[in-house]
Amino acid sequence: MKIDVLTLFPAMFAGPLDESIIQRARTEGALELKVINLRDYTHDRHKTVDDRPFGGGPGMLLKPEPIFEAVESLRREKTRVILLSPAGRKFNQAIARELAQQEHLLLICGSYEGFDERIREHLADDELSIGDYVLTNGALPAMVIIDTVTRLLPGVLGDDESSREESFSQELLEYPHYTRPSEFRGMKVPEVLMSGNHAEIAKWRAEQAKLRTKERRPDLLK
Ligand code: 9D3
Repeated sequence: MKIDVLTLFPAMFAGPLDESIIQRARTEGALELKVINLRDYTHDRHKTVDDRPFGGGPGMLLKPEPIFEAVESLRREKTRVILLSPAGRKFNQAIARELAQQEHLLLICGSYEGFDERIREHLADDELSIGDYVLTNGALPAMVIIDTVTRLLPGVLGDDESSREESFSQELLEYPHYTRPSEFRGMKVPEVLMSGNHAEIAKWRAEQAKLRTKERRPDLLK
């Protein structure tokens, strides 16, 4: 998969995507990532990307020209253009699975300034938020989406993790897990897990998962 990211803060992307599974996906060719500075698509001396809202009011807006030029230059036959903004639909694992099927994603990061509405209307195929909290810009959301989608690409996870992923459907939280030692600083591992009784263990785990979900994420039970 190819992912292009259009951002005012390209330096933010150095680091998080250069480690671990994502870096391996990049060196092995599963992910071809390019981070592009929106200011590269301005033509004036000051590299202006924003302007004041018609009708007045506080703040500035990302102006259409640099973003239209960037998208027209970067988009190909099968590109999914995605705007990142707090007003988008909320990103989740189902959306990640759908994005992982695409050939080419073009992520456009918002900034505190918001977009001229014509960008939304005429360029974007989709608009995503990563949750109900206010960030300073869309760079972290872009990295969250890139990370989530990349681990779903063919060959990126090992077979073990991949089959766990396929059966996962965010229906319940996980039950508690323990490893050795069986007693650590007086804290004991639940007896049932050492019993060797696999039916009892399965029953205990199912109960724990249900309890934990009811306590922490009742929304998942409805
Ligand atoms: C004053 C109204 N604000 C909307 C809540 C304006 C505004 C705040 C912060 C506009 C953009 C931003 C920067 N955030 C993003 O671009 C963003 C974001 C987020 O803040 N939270 C969750 N997901 C996302 S995706 C992009």
